[in-house]
Parts: sequence; C-alpha cells; structure tokens
Amino acid sequence: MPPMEEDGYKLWLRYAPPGDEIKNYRKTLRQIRVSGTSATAGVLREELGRAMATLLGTSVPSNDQVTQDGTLVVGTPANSTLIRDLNWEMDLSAIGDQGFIIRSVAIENHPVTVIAANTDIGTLYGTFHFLRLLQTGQPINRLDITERPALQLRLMNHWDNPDGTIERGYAGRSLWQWDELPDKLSPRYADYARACASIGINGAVINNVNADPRMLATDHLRKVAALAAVWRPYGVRMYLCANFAAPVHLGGLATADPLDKNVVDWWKAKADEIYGLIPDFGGFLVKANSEGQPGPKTYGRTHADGANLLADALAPHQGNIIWRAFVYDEDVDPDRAKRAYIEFTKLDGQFRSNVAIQVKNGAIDFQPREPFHPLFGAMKQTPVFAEIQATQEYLGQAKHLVYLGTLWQEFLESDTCAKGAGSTVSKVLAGEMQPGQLTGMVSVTNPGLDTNWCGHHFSQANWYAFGRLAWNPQLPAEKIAEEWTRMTFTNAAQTVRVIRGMMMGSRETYVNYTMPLGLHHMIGGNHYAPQPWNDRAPRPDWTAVYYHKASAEGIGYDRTKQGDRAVEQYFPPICKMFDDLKRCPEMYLLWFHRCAWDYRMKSGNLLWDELCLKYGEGVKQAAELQRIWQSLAGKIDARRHQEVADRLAIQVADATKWREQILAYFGGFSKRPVPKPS
Ligand code: GCV
Repeated sequence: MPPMEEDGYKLWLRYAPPGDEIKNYRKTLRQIRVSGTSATAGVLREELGRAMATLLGTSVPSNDQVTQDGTLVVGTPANSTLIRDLNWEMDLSAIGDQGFIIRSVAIENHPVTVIAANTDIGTLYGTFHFLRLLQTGQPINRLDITERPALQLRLMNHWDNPDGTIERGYAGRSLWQWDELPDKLSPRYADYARACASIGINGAVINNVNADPRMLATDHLRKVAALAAVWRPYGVRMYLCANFAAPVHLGGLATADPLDKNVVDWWKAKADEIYGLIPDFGGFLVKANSEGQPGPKTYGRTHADGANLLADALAPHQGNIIWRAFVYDEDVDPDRAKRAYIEFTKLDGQFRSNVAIQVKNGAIDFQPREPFHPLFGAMKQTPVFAEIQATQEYLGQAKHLVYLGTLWQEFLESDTCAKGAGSTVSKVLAGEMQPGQLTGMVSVTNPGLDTNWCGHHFSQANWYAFGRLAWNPQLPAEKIAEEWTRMTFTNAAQTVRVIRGMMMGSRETYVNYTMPLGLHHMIGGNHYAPQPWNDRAPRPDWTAVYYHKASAEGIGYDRTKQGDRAVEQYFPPICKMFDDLKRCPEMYLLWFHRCAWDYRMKSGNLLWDELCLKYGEGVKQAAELQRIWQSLAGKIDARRHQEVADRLAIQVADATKWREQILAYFGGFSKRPVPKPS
C-alpha cells in the first residue's frame, strides 16, 4: 500500500507506527501512570494518549493506583511516591530543573519504564524524548538515559509584524491572529508550543526585531498574555522585542534617553504592567542603533546604558535583556565585519548581570558560509548567546532544500582558542569558559500559516535541528537528520539513509552553486537571486561589489594583517591560521584573502578554474538531489513527495542561473574561459 497522503502540518509529531519494534513496544508499554495535577501534567497525559494510540495502534490505559508489568511511570519526587521510593536523589540533583532521567527498572518486581525529573517541565521533556525513541524505532527495554540541557534559554525568534506580515518569512502570514486575540485562540497556538517543547525550546520572541512600538501598548499586551497562557503548560515563555523609542511613541515623552529619569520610570511602569499580565514573562530582545532602529546612541549613550536601563526595569521580576550585537555603524570601521566586535568588546564588564549579548553566527549576516563571529569567546564578563537562522533568508528561502544542521555543527565546533585550544563555540555558549553566567541560543525561524508551517517540507528540519542543538550543541548534525527523517517521513532504513544523505550534502551543494571559497553577500535586496554586479544600495555594505571586490587583478576581501586586519579580532592561533594564505581553510579563502585569478589552489588548479569547477559541481549536485528524490516516489506519500519535487525543480533551475550569471560576470574580469568539467 502506498503511504497515506500527508500535508506536513504535524511536523515531526506524526506518531506513525514505528515498524518492526511495535511488537516489543506493545509488550513493554501496557499502562501509563502519570503523576501530578498541574497543567503541564495534563498536556503530558494528553500527548502520551495521542501518541500511543497511533504509534501502537491501540490505546494504552491509564492507571493511577496500581503498578503492573509494562507500566510507564512519569513523575517527580514531589508528586509521586513511586519516584520518591526509587531514591534517585543524587541523580536527580545533577539534572537541574529541566533535565530528566529515563530508566528501565523493576518496581515491586514489575518491569517498568520510569521518566523522572525534578519538575513537571522536566517530565514533559523526558516524555517527548521517550516518544522520540518510539518514533524512531529504538529499543526501549533497557533504557538508562540522563539528560539536561546545555543551555538555559533556547528561544525562537519570530520576525512577525503586528499587521500579519513576516520579515524574511517564506511560509505565509503570521501565526499570531491579532484581530482575534485575546478572545479567540487558534488551535495552532498549542500545536506550535507542542512542537517547540518536543525539542526543548523554552521561549519565543514573537515579534520582529525591527519592533513596532505598539507591541507594548496595553491592548496588545492583553493579546500577548492570552498567547502566553496557552504556552505556559508547555514551558514556552513569552519574550518581546522592544522598540527603544517606545517611551516617546507610546508614552508621549520628549526623549527615550536611557539616563532620563522619566524614561527610567516609564520602563519600570511598563515592566510592572507586563508582569501583571504575564507573570513568567521572559524579557526583552532589542535591536538598537542598527538599520534605522532607535537606540541609546541616538541620545549619545552607549549600548550598555541602553541595555542596563531595561535590565533594571526587569530585574525585580527576574526578567532578562537580550541585546543584539548586529550593529554596523559606518563611523566605527570601513569593514562591516569588524564593527560589532569593536563596539561590544569596549563595553565588556559594563552590563548588568541579567543582560546577554546576542551574536549572529558570523560577522556579516547568515551567509551560506561565514567564519564564526570573533565575539564568541571575546567577551570575558558578559554572557553571549548565539543567533542562528533557520528561515534560510540567504539559503534559498523556502524554495531550496538546504539542511542547516551541518552549517551549525561547523559553527559550533569552531575553536575560538579563547582559553587555549578546544575552546569551541559550543563550550563558550554553554558557559564553560565563564561558569555561572546566563547561557542561550536563539533561532530566527519564522514559521507561518502555510499548512506545513515552513513552506518547504525540508525547512522543518531546520527548526527541529535548532531545538536539538540548543539542548545539546554537541549533537552531530547527522544524528539529528536521521531522527528528523524517521519522525517526519519514514522508518524504512534504506529510505532514511537516502534522505539523510541528501540532507547532509545539501548545504555544501548550496555553497558550491552560490558563494564558494569564502565569497559572500553576492545578492540584492531579496537575498535570493545572484546579483554580483549589485553596486547600488542605500549603503555600500548592502551591495555585492563591496564584498567580492572583483577586478582584472583578482577577487576577495583582504582582511589579513596586510589588509584591513580584521583577522586580529580572533585569538592568536586562529588569527595566524586565517592570516596565512597557505593555512587559511580554502572554504574561507576569499573572505580573508584577495587572490589573483591565477592563484594556485591546493588542488593544483588556478583560482579561476577552481571557482568554475565549484559552480559546476554545485549544479550537478543540485540535479543529483532531484534525481535521488525522484527515486523515492512511492516511498514517501504522494503529496509531500510532489511538493518537494516541485521545489527541487526550482532549485535546479536556480543553481544553473547562479552558475551562469556569476561566471559570466566574473569572467568579464578574469578574461579566462570556463574550463570543461573533467
Ligand atoms: C529583521 C538583515 C535582514 C533584515 C533583518 C536584519 C536583522 O539585514 O535583511 O531583514 O531585520 O538582518 O537581523 O536585524
């Protein structure tokens, strides 16, 4: 029988029967015993009921009184005597308030499975983990799993506007129905929270960083509070982007100067109002003095003055301020890549303890490939969160199949050398360099009202991968791809292998046909199509020519010690490596070095020829993706198969366009022929 048609709405929570293991599952899972009376325990029971019915093809009865063979026991020491009697105090004390333990043990001589945690949210995460094991067909009769998240804050960033549009959203209009809230609650709100909680995401910033001040108006906050109430049982806390000039726009003040007493009072009162409506409000995210947004520099103050103003207003309520480092004022340095580091390292030590700096993975802007941002590891006294982007703004949007798990793994494994070799970005993020500090990671994800949430079925994998990596930044991208494929498409081993392979190579494929060898920003305003000739924009650093600097002599941005010295922002071993033409990884070559067209690459090819080969390879690889997907017809349900196939056709056509247009344009400088592929 061909697989049943699906539309992608259920994401990775389809709970499809897992294949051969089902017989064992039916033996091991005969009844459910969930303790607790909280709303979280309620959604947990519901989730288990829903999942078991379809996974096992039969409902599993709940029994709160009796333990028998095959009972799934879920609870905390506070709400379950069974858990208390296990005497796992030592183990539980090591997992904090969000971790969990899953073990196969005997209780009163009955073989049972226990999911234990210190809090109900911990048990919810444990339950989703357990369900992941079932969904991916893992054995469950000898479990001994202990997990706790490596990072405290794991947040979605939505770039949604109050009018329902989404900046850089490729999957329809905003999920948040402001016209209907607070009275009418779309069922999608809870489904969104389930999806987030299932991968450990514990908060969402629901509006655009280019923030409309009206988001903080009282009538709007009531709507926000209704959403927050839906998400609370799932442990997804509400955050908002604040417009720094809100005291002027909303409060009618003459200034938003952070040192002005009326401004201080306004933010305090606003914070009190918000916490009156949303007692567990997480905090504000702020884009200040960037791309036209107001900020403290508008009033001659520093980013620290601005962040501390808001931090003080939220501190009595235990809220946090997340201040973006995505700033690039031209008066700081001619090179956009250097500006954030210069501005923020100067201020290290001046921020309140409830302020974190949110830094994009690279120093320009979510490019297909960037070296890690030099701010990771450089702030000694200020927590730094990573900002990554699942929405594929520069990576084919919802039209190209690009799995970003590999991009993020490359970023997280990058060694900053901040405290000697091995100081990887993931360790910096997890606070291992400065224990005790606030830790976090966020993703600009932008799901929308499209039935499948993300536009492209495979873009769902990027939302999923973000959650998994924010929980454990050391998880291999390949493992995540496999889990996701099994839950989203099928557990059939051969098909899983094929899809996982497609995903794992897809980012490099995209880099090859768009911006290989360290090239970047060769786009125009839509950030989609090739525009290497783009030399006119409101600012030079929004053009393409500013970055590739192609001429008859060569191509690339000289950021070496002989150039604009951007390499010096990295710690010495890394600086030396990037600076040295021979040691700089060729994937970053033209990011750091300006090379002649006949520069000899490690392969022995001339740079021009290598460039041509990379583009050619990318086009071939894109066509290969399409061919492989075609071979899965009948193995994937027809609707999703067709929808992905339609997009792959666009991807192949676009890849060809990229190759032709880029090589025609650069060929005008290199004056060299395009070599025939070998
Ligand atoms: C939300 C880039 C994008 C903008 C985005 C900005 C940011 O410039 O093109 O759409 O604004 O980054 O991250 O603030």
